[in-house]
Amino acid sequence: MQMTFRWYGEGNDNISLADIKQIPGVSGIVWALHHKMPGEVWELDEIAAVKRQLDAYGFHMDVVESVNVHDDIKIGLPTRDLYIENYKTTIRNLSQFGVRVICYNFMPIFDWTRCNLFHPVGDGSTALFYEKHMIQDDYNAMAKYILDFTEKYGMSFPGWEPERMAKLDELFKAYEGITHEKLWENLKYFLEALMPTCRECDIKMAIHMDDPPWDIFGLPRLLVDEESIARFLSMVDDEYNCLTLCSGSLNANPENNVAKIVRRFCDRIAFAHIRNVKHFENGDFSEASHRDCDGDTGILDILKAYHDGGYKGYIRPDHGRHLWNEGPGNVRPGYGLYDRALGIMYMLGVWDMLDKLDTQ
Ligand code: DNO
Repeated sequence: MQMTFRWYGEGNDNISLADIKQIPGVSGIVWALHHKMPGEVWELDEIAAVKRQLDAYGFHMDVVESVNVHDDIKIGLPTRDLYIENYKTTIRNLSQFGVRVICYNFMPIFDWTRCNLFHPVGDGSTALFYEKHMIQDDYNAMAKYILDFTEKYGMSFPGWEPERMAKLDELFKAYEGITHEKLWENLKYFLEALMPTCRECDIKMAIHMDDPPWDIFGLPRLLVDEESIARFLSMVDDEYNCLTLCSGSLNANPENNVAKIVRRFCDRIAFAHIRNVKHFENGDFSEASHRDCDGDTGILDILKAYHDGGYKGYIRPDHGRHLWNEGPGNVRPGYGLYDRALGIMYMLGVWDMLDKLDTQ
């Protein structure tokens, strides 16, 4: 297992590489060119600039999160071929800098969806929160909440690009008629087109789980449980077609036993996101510290499953709480420094002990 940390880039993240360097065990930065719109080619000089920054601290840049997929590819429009060609060019460009894994998602219109970005956890900290009744028919209230926040604090979130969000009604219209089956077909088309380039460049495509793992606002979502993951992997049965197995996304549905899913698909997981979720009876959920007993996701069982599987891939703490004066304006929701650093220490503690037990 190789521990990594997500960083949004210079001028785009309050956390510095110097801060991250002080967290034990982190070998690489999970990065992206956040100014790029889905469909645009990532140019060599832009990638080189990030490499120079990471090199200065001895971090590798093996994992990119995300190269976002253009809506025309998800909808299956004739223009998709042009965007697929751009995606291949980006893969080739990334391979020149040693990138090994590209995390992406195939969710229509919205990436992760929440109604409260700073919900009190009860101990003075805050965390991302999902209120089930808010995410039903009308997307406008939820989108307005997120967009007002990004505008007020001058930060944009990947997957929530203001340029795309300004055309929400148009986007919803464009997705009319895109059923689950159609979306599966379009995903297959996309991946089959990319696989030869991935092989040539030795880069794995690692799809992120849908968050939350159910349809929202009438939009289909595909990567939602064990069965759909099995379908995805056999649909394009290629060692370069892999998973970003996100424990928190899957376990937003308490029926999903993440440790069992890890055991079954371990050899196709290229990137592990570890996040803990606490469920409420009415279907709401809150994100929680990485400590097993603070949530319901089964962090210990999940880490044990990776360890038993001999997992050699990349791992990162996913969303953490906001602690010690982290709040709106000085932290990216879910991506503070402290709770993710604590999460890393928790995970490494468990992992080191499992290693030790193996040698006794
Ligand atoms: C949430 C993240 C996701 C992820 C994308 C990948 O914080 O894990 O937004 O980066 O879905 O494309």
